Amino acid sequence: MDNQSDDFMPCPEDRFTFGLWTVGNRGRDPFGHETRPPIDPVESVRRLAELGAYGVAFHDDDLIPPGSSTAEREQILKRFRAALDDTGMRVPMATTNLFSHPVFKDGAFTANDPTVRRYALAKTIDAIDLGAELGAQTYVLWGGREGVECDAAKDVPAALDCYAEAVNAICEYIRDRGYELEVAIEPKPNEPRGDLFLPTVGHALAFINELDHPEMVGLNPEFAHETMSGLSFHHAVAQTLWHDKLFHIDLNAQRIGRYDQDFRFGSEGIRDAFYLVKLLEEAEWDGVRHFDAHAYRTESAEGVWEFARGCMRTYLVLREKAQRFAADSDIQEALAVAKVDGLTERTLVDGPTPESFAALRAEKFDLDALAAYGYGHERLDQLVTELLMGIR
Ligand SMILES: [Mn+2]
Repeated sequence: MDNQSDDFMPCPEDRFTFGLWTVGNRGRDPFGHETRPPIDPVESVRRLAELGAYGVAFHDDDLIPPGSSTAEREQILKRFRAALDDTGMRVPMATTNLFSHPVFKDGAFTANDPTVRRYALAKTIDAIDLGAELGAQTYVLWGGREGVECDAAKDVPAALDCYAEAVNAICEYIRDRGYELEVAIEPKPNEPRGDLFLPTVGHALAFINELDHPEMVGLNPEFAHETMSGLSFHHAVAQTLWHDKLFHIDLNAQRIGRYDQDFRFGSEGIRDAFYLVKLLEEAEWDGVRHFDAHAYRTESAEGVWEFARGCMRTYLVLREKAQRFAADSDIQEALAVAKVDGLTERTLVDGPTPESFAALRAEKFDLDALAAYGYGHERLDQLVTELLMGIR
């Protein structure tokens, strides 16, 4: 591999992580078979470490193939742990596959059949043990098949009761075992089901307030999932941060109105990606920068590493652009014209007191002058465009 030597070489301090399922994606789609051979998780750990990543995440089944005996499980874990030790790679996040097996076709935690729901919970607590064993601090809940096509067949409020019951049970289990694990819900609007429950960041934030341990549960917003709904990902993440609920993040790329594309970070929606990176860096958010994406189906096994390197490099380039944004005097001047800092002033300096309301009534508002003011957004936005195009 050609190791381009420049300012955008990832290193472990950048805290980039990849799911085993991402670089391990074999290019299968609903219309075609796999185009790449399987990758040994140990090989993924080694290759990602060489590229400068910090760690990996996995679903239970990515690491321990379903049906493995206890002896096989121990053997796999021994090899995997040795690869982590050799490379210094970490496992900050773990999750459960509650969507591949046909038993989950009507959902997992929201399946109509209570036996399926109990199996989903049994599989989840096993995956939590596995994650905790490997040092994970975040357990991600993606309700892959928590949804429905035939609306007559699903009582939505009752399904949400079951969903809450499951998340509450997971929190109790984590507390009971004394694990240092936070739970992060990953919203998605649709695919593979016609409609999924907790479709957006907003739905999921509201759901958390109804749980027994809301302090243990936050979000894992994903670029592609929010964009599928036509929403701004960076706004979604900003609000998640505002609620102090950004427990994890899934970075990738997506065009509005398409299937769940999971493209290399920054390959679509570069402006939203820029504002996202700027947001995370300026907030000094301390979470890992996790990629939940996969290489195009047209790539060979070797192209997968080009994909992984590209995700990290784009993040680093955008991080540098955010620094330039802050240092660019024309941009700073345009921000002043746009009165961006005005939002940091309280609207009612003394709070909502009777005196404040009296002062409001007495205040003279020059509506003509206020309405005539030009905020200079055209110039500001063009400056950002030129920054991203590399001429500033
Ligand atoms: Mn994801």
